[in-house]
Amino acid sequence: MSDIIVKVPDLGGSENVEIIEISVAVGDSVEVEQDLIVLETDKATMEVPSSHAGVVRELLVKVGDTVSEGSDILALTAEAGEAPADQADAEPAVVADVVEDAAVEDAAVEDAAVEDAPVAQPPATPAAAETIELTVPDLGGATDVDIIELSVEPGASVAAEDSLLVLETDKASMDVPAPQAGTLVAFKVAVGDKVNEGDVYAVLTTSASTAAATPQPDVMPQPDVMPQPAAAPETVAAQTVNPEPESKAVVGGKGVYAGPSSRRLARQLGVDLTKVTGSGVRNRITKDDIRAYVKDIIQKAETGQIAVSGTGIPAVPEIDFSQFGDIELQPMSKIKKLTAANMARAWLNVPHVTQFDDADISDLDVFRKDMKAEAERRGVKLTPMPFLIKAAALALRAEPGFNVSLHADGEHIVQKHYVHIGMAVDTPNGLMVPVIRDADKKGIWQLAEESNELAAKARAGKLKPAEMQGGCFTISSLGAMGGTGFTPIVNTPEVAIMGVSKAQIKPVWNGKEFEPRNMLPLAVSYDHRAINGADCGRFFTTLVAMISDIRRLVL
Ligand code: CAO
Repeated sequence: MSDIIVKVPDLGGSENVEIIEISVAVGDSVEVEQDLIVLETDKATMEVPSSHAGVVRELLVKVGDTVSEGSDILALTAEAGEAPADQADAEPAVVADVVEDAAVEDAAVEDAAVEDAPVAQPPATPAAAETIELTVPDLGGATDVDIIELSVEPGASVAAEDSLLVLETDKASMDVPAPQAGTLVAFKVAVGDKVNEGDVYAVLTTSASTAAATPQPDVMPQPDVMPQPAAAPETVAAQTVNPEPESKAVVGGKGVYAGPSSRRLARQLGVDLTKVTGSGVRNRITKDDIRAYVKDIIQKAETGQIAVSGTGIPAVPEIDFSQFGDIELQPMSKIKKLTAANMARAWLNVPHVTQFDDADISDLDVFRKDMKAEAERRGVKLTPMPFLIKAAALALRAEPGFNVSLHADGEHIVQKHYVHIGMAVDTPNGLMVPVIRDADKKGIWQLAEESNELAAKARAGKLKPAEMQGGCFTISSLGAMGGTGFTPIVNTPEVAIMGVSKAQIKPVWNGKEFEPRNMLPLAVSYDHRAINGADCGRFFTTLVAMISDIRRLVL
């Protein structure tokens, strides 16, 4: 293991070049060729890769610093056996100053040459508007360079120096600018093609107004007059310097401002860079910007804020509500976001059916009120809820077809031999569903106590994850609030849920006359993939019978 100070290599004559991005952090392992920093002049962005493998021990520069050839970049603890070719004998091991390895030099020359390459073709000055073929200018020896972007549409008017295409090598992307103003007739190449110097890439009709000055060759450019020859090997310090080209480079077409590695990442992830907001210097798009963009899309897809492609469901269009009046944006709590995602998932995946029935809770209510004093002594509130929990648990035992989940393999049903009942609780943070375990084995007092406690914990935001897991069936009661009925959404992976509305005194025919009875409206929604209507009919009748005659709860 040895220490290496990696220095800024030959910048092709540029000095005091600004650092706009630091691509590594202290402690990072870097490989040979991995980008360390990004430099930028007003014409080009250059990535300076590492000449050695190792671990970053110290950064010696920061974003905004200006550097020249020989400036220290960082200290690297080189991997065992790793030493710069020219450092093998040097003590202490420092500086990736001069790399004498021939292969490395070759690579440097090629990269440097390509960076230099696409420069404005010499101004064309025909006597009148004419149609000319545009050819790829001197690429400084680089061959088979990828076209990554066509920057204008055929038919578009372009000014001299407007970017027409973007080329990219491993190390740099660069614009090929229009040699003069005109109308782009057609491209002769497509994104993904590889081009070499002299290849015809487009046809342009020149503007008559720019045609006056000097005679114009039919075919552009004049390779002999291309500026910026490749950096001579002996001037190249580290293997992959990107000396400043004279023409515009890297910024890319269509207003996108991103370096080669960011463009590469965007292509790998299928990201349209025109949609990414750059946070770098002068709004340059960094790799972190692309990652943040992708993360945001994923989060929005998971929370149902945008349609996931492939569902065929068109997204709800985004609306600027401020056009209608005053608004404010309030952040959604984590629970609300999770609920939104869970509800959207259940709504989209589960074929719901909802059945309705009324339970006669006249006797239950009389009994419950008789027990009020004792409930107070015990310190619990005795509402219809524990009776409903007990009745649902026993109905699940009686109709085990309701106590299932669908297996993810699509080939099996998971039959549960335990009965845990979830209870939806409205809290300031959103809807939560604590679970009462083994509800079939517990008495009414215990269920009242536990449901009181869990509801209080939910409202206080003190539920533990384990207290919200493992439910077989959920009860969602809006009874205290009112309403005559609602259709609850199944709390997947459960296959059924019961919605409870407000009990009301209703006239019920007893065979001889109408009798005023306290009727509780109930609704059971179920997943029709797991449960059929007849199954629900049996389950529901059993449950309603138990609620209507609570003596059955002790049988
Ligand atoms: N009909 C008439 N009165 C009812 C009733 C019903 N169905 N259910 C409860 N009540 C009465 C209670 O008896 C109590 O009155 P008393 O004090 O006079 O006895 C009063 O309403 C308040 O009850 P409560 O709400 O405090 O207690 P609960 O056990 O009925 O409910 C809980 C507890 C946690 C389920 C409830 O507070 C809650 O948060 N419900 C919201 C659930 C929800 O938002 N679901 C989502 C719907 S969309 O899926």
